[in-house]
Order: sequence, then structure tokens, then C-alpha cells
Amino acid sequence: MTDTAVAPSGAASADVPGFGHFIAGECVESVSGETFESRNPADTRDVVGRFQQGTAADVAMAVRAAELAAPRWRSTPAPKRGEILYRFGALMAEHKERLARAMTREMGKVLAEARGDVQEAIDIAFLMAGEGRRMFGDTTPSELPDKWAMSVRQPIGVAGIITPWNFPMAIPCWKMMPALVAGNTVVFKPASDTPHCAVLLVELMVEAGFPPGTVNLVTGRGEDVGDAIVDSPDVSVLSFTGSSATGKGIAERAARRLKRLSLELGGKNAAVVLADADLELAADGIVWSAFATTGQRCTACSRVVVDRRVADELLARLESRTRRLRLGSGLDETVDVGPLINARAAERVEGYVDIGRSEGELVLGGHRAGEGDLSNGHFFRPTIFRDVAPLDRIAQEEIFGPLLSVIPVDGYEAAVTAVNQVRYGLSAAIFTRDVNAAFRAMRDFETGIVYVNAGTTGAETHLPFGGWKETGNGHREAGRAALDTYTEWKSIYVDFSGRVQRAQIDNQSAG
Ligand code: UN1
Repeated sequence: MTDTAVAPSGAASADVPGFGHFIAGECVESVSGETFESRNPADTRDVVGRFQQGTAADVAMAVRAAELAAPRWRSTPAPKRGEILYRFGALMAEHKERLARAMTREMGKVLAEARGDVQEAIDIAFLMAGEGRRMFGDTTPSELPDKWAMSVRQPIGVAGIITPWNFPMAIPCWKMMPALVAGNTVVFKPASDTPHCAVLLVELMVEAGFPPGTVNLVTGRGEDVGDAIVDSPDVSVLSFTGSSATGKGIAERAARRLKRLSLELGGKNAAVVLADADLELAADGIVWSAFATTGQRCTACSRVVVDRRVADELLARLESRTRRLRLGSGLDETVDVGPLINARAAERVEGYVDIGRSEGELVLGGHRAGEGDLSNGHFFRPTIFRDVAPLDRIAQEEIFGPLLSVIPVDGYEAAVTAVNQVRYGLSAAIFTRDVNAAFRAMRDFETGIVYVNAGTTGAETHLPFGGWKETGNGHREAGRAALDTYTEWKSIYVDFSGRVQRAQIDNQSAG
């Protein structure tokens, strides 16, 4: 799609490349005739490209293409579908550096993390490629003689994949790889902040051999493209990662048609530090999980729940490490923290700093960074508040930025109460040398992911990923569990007795 990706006319000016939707194997312009720009958040003078402003009519075409491609794709043996996923994973590995650099330019995360994002996409491609040869169901005895019973997974149909900008390659692959290996076809709507990352992925998918119509890309706004995908009667399964507010809206719309829907929503992840913890390790783990990706991970640590007896010692370590973090363009390998994604994000974090001033004590940061090279980007200083109470707003609401609240408590029980006293339940961590306390936390945290002696980020693709409470709706991404979102179970009974056998009636017990 590299050549055809450039829109046939109108969209591109001399030095800004234009990109089309990708529908039925073709690069097409939006029926709206409108385009939008994607800009580098570290330097907004840098325009990455112009992209199609999609409409419901574009979505209808993409859904139709996915429907037409479905019979051939679902009848392709799953191991053969898996081979295409392998090729796609290998192509991403081959192009890893190019993809990572493009990601840093469009989304802002530092290069090391962008490489990690691409690696996570490669990992899930390879994991799901292997599922093409597994996709196991059960075979099991029947309660009746001369009868055979088994369960198999089958594809659902067209999958609508709506993804965020913070992991612009990993998250689309978390969703598309299981959907595709299971035999579904895809309509993919990436976040408006990262359409170029999506185009680059789809280019490589085409090169890997996904047949035309199997994967269709429609760029544009959530209220136009996203809603049209959610409402389409011909899209049978939806997967969305984003805010809880948007997720609830999607759930309501999807419920009208009883669609399968997987939601990955907000988080308010806590790291507990007990009095016996290795404070050096705790400080390293917390700073990494709070300020990497500029705090813009669903899994980011935004609360430190610390035993009051070591709060000052921990805080001193957090403060000195955070002061040393270098802000700047993620393309500069010496930079630790890149920009926020856009101006709205910077305003939101600023708003939470104002709220925080009346709740805790500001220790560090609390404002945008606009000096010198930073003046053209959405930079925000890593920010720490101390003496925050568990029910304060900055300790309760998802901020999605570099703002960390330190909450002192008295002992383990109070720490667990604080960890669980939020609407969300994605990830939590505990730092302790006490094995009993670690096991209690593994049992007591109401989160989908628990870390012992590590920060709250760093999920690997072969384990289920997702959260409790308002973080989701019970589904999981990644791991084998991801297949549950994209398949229907079919239970099959084969009776070779040659007579009518009535289950539950003709199966008298041996005694
Ligand atoms: C996300 O922010 O939605 O565990 C995904 C992590 C990454 C994935 C985060 N592997 O932080």
C-alpha cells in the first residue's frame, strides 16, 4: 500500500503526504472529500500527513468489503491464516526501527518505548499465529453410549476495531490478530491522533498477504466513523480501548443489537509500598510506571499508597529521580519523557493540578514546560503531590498524564482498602520483602493485573490483559483469553448408536 496510500488527488500538498482509507484492497478517498492533519506532539509545526475524514458512507463500504471477504477467509484453514500472521510479525520485526521512529514522531513516546510498542505488536502476531494451530476446544465423553461430544470455536463475522493513540501499534494488533486468526474480517478505526501508525500497520498486513477486504481501514472522528461501526447491523463484534465515558456510550449502543463487545477502559493504578520494602527498588519502579509514556498508559501508576513510617524516605527518592528526568522529543535518545498527545490533554492535566492544590501538597512539577526546544510541543513537567487522601479527586479520577499522588496510610489493611476504593481495577503493585504480605496482596487487590516488586506497567502478551469494575466489561485482551471475544462456541454431539437416545432421561446411573 506504500504507493497507493497516497491519495489520488487533492489530499496532499507538496511536502505533506496524503493517505487514503483502505477498503477492499484499494486506497480510497472519503466521500466527504475532507481530510485532517496529524501533527507531531513534540513539535506541532511538523505535519506527519493528511488523512481522510471518514463518514458513515465510508464505513458502510468498508463493512460491505469485510462481509464479502468473510466466506473465503473463514474457510481458509486456521493454520494457513496463522501463516499470514507469522509473515506480518516477521515484517514488523524487519521494519521495527522505521515503525518505532514513525510512532515517536506521531505519538510522542520516546524511541525505546516506541520500539517496545512495536515489539508488543510482533509478540501478539506470533502468539496468535500459533493459535492457528491450536484454537483448542474440548472433546469429552457423552453421558450416553455410542455418542461423541466436542466443542469448537468459530468466527463471529465482521469485527469492528476501535483503538486509542497511546499504544498505536500494539493495541490494534492485540485486537486484530486474534480476530483475524479466528477467521473474522476487520474494519479498523484508529485514533485520530495516530492515523499514520495505522496506515503503516495496514501496509505491512497487505504485504504479509491478508487478502483484499480482510482488513479495512477507515480514518476519522469517533462520532462519525466509530459510531457508524458500532451501529452497523453487519458488524457483529466490537472491541474498544479508551475512556470509560466513551466505553459506556458504546456499550449502550451495542446493547441495542446485543453485539459482542470487549471494552478496555480507564485505570487508577496504585503501587503499595510497605514499611519493609526495598525503597530504592520501589522508587525506580514507581517513577518508571508513573512517568514513562508521560503517564499516558492505562496501566500507569497514578497513586502511591505508602506506609506512613517510610513515606518521607520514599518521597525523597521519588523526588530526586523525577527531577532528573529529561523532557524533550522522543527521537532524542537521551530524553526520558516525551510530550502529551495534544493540547486538550495538557489542559486536562493542568485542571487536575488545580484540583490537587486544594487536596494535597504539590512537591514537584505542576506546570507545562515551554522553554527552548519544548515551546512547540505539548510538554508537561512530571508532577508529584504528597499527603493526598484516598478519596480525593486526584486519587480517584483517571488523569492520563504525568501526575502522581502519594497517599500515606497505616499498614497493610489500610493500604488494601485504599487500593480497592476506586471505580477502576486494571493494575496494582506491591513492594515488600514479606512473602506473606505479597501473597495477601495477590489475593486482595481487586485488579486484573498484580505486580509484586515491580511497577504497575509491563504486561506481556501471552497473559490475559484487562481489568475489573469500570475498567472493562469482563473480557480480556491478549493471551488465549482474547479468542473468547472473537469466537462463538459450538458444541457438537454425534450419536452413532443408531437409535434415539434421550439425554438426562436414558442415562440411568450404573447403581
Ligand atoms: C495500555 O496502556 O492500554 O503493560 C496498554 C503495559 C503495556 C500495555 C499498556 N504492555 O503497560
